[in-house]
Amino acid sequence: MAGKKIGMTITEHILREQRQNPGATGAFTNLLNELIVAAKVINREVNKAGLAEILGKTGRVNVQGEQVQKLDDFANDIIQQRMVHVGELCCMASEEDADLIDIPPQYPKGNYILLFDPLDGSSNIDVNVSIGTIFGIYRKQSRETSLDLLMKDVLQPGRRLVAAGYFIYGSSTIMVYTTGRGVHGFTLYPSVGEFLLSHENIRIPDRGRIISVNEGNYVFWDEKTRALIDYFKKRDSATGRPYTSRYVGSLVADFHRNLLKGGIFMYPADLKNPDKPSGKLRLMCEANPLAMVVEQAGGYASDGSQPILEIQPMELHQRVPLYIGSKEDVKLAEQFIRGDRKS
Ligand code: AFP
Repeated sequence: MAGKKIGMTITEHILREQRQNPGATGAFTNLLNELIVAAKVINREVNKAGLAEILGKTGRVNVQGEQVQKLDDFANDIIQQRMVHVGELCCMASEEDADLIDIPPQYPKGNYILLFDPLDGSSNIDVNVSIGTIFGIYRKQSRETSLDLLMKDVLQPGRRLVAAGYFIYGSSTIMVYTTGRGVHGFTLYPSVGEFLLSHENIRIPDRGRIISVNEGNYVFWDEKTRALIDYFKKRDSATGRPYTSRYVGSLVADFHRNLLKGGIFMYPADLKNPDKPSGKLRLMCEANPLAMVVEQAGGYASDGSQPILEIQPMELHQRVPLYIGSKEDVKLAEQFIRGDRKS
């Protein structure tokens, strides 16, 4: 039959990946499939956000001290509802919940742990900027079953993630994921209701021309961070500077653009709280999953001094500075932040 060849479905792709792993039981495939269903439901709600009474704030403040939007709540609920009965998880953690989320006793438990940010960039919901869902999956290391004792299994460095990815609800809806064998992107065809392979084996350029950073924080940065940003803005034809600036304030959207085009996203530590300089983004639910994706695509992620994936998490909602994207750009950022380079 003539015409454009239609890409394979995400389900076929996950099964194909599973066949590469002789020890696979199908548990992981079940888990990802259920997550995809949750994302399709979230996508449906996001698409009608302008019409329904789901815009705006709930009036509650989440564990991070941020206003909870109605769609955040919805996305958080849907993921939990779909994932509790899948039988492959021992617990979950959401950016919106202070504690670990247990699997109720009526459902079977499994050996995987799901961490997620249900609706990243949610302050952009009301203004039609792309938002997304980020996820990371670990395998349980211990034999513990009680929630109180599972925290050690959850606080694993990102290097131990067995899968990670995100859904971006934008001009089209795309799922990008990795199980440690490259990064692949699938676009949701609404008429078919399936994610079809659209971006096979994504590779991020070693160097980009884009910086993505909230420069409104300039006054809160230390000298090293300012010198880094100033460097990217200086004119130098040999290194292709100045870089162009792109920042919408949705990590998934800013990350996805740079993954495809090359560039660096930065959320440096700042001194908004002078006693405790810190980044804004969360290690477990945001930085680690995207760090796995970017490394699998040939890029790099750092907190300014070490690879994000090597950080031993100390708490569930730990925040980190984040430099992520094209490898050479992120390595250069490390040189500035470590103080090895000043201009
Ligand atoms: P919201 O989910 O509250 O919109 O936060 C989004 C986010 O965590 C991340 O997606 C953005 O990259 C970052 O915060 C933007 O933060 P600033 O508004 O401080 O630039």
